Amino acid sequence: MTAHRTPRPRLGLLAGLLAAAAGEVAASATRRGRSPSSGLARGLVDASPAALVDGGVALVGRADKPGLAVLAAGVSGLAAAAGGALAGHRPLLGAAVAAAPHALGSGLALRRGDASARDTAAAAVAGIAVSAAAAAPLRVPPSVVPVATALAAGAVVAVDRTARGRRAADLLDRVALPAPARPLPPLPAAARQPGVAPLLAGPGAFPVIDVTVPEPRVDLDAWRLQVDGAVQEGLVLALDELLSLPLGERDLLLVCVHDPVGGSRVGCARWTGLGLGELLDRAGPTADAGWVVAEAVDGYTNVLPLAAARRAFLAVGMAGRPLPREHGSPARLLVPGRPGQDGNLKWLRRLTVTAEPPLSYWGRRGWRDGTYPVHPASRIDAPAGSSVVEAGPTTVRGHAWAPTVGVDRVQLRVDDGPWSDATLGVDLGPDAWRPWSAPWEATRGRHRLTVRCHTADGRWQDETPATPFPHGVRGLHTTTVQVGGSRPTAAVRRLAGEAATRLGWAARSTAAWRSR
Ligand SMILES: Nc1nc2c(c(=O)[nH]1)N[C@H]1C(S)=C(S)[C@@H](COP(=O)(O)O)O[C@H]1N2
Ligand SMILES: [Mo]
Repeated sequence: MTAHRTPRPRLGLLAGLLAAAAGEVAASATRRGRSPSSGLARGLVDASPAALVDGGVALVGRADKPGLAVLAAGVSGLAAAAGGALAGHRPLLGAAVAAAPHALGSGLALRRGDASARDTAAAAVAGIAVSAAAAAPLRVPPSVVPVATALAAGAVVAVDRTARGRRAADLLDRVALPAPARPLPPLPAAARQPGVAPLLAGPGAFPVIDVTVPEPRVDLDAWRLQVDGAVQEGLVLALDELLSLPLGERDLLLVCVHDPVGGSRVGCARWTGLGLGELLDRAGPTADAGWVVAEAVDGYTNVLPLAAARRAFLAVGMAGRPLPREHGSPARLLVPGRPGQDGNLKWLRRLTVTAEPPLSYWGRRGWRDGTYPVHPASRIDAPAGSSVVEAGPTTVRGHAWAPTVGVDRVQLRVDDGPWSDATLGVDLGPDAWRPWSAPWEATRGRHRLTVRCHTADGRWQDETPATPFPHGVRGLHTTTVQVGGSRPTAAVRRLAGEAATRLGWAARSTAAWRSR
């Protein structure tokens, strides 16, 4: 190897990352293409044992989707690095190894049938062509590597943002969401609280969680909602037919099963749509019907007992606009009291009524559908954990929830002091969350704030900590606040505390599967 030559594996790594970028850019430029990386990302999720998913999410939190994208790009990079190393002796084999993740990724991307084969093939060709450069005898000065990597990353982000903006506008212009026949009253102005998550969030302020990165781009003209199986009369509804049914509004909380105590994988929104019961009644389930299987465009499935499905909401709008793509356009399900993954299916395309329950997407991976409800929970939003506040009178605020029954009382405790009642805010019904606030006379030093809630059917929130698997997250939210004192010290403490909490949570979340 000559002194100025960049080693082949390193060049290969660069070619692999550039190839992943080329696949992304090409997929974004087409109407309904999926990139090889997105196929790999979904393949990784599908192939991972549920315990690993739980551990990974506990560790990276809301960075799970970007993390997955980086992981997929990393696979392309490593394969191309290996291809580059091989290419010295076996150029063809080297090129094939470098290109393999792109071919595999696009195969995986097409498996779900939510992307166009032609557009996806175009993205695959772009990825394969660039990755094959890993095997070419190129001389590249070392300084090119960081520059090319930065440019490629910039291109992906820029193309992704413009394409997203364009398609979001497309969707909002194309779908005219009719005014609901039964609207809810507007929110009182007092509902906005400083330092607290919005009572009703719009897109952008609502978490996006799913196994499909990036979310499917559904062809709205071709889309149909099919209702079939054990029904008197099967239904096939086009989007305009669905939108012409009498629509209502519901304020519903959505909680991910992986939301840790005090976490942010939860949101509450005003949804437009209709009760799923109304739709099922139109089809008329037969006498032996016991279950409803919901199937999404991305191959995701949920299985609900007929009674639970009747209580579900079929949403076509969010915050007064058509449902955004990332939240399940054009139609999704929301099931109060069940965590996101167990019924709140996005990109719905088919409902099949059956006598016996098949296994759902997560049911096949060891989760037992319907056995891990959303437990009553409460969260302190302000002051934020590990923050520094001034001594004197201050207000502690947050949200509490107990979907399907509602919260009727919230209490706050400072250090090991007595529990004292908080004031409850706007009541949006039992399936939404309830804001609360409590005065606190903050004295200098470090203090622990703990919150708990009481349900309208007479239960205190469960204090015993529990992991997502098998029966859902429980435990009280405690935050530590520094009154007076230095901000940098608090920031370091926060980082260290956060890292320790995540590691512990990941270890316990994974371990919960071992004792199954
Ligand atoms: N089709 C489909 N629906 C899905 C998922 C998915 O991967 N595919 N993920 C579920 C999970 S795990 C959660 S937490 C919620 C999140 O909904 P949101 O992205 O609107 O917050 O969607 C659920 N519905
Ligand atoms: Mo989730």
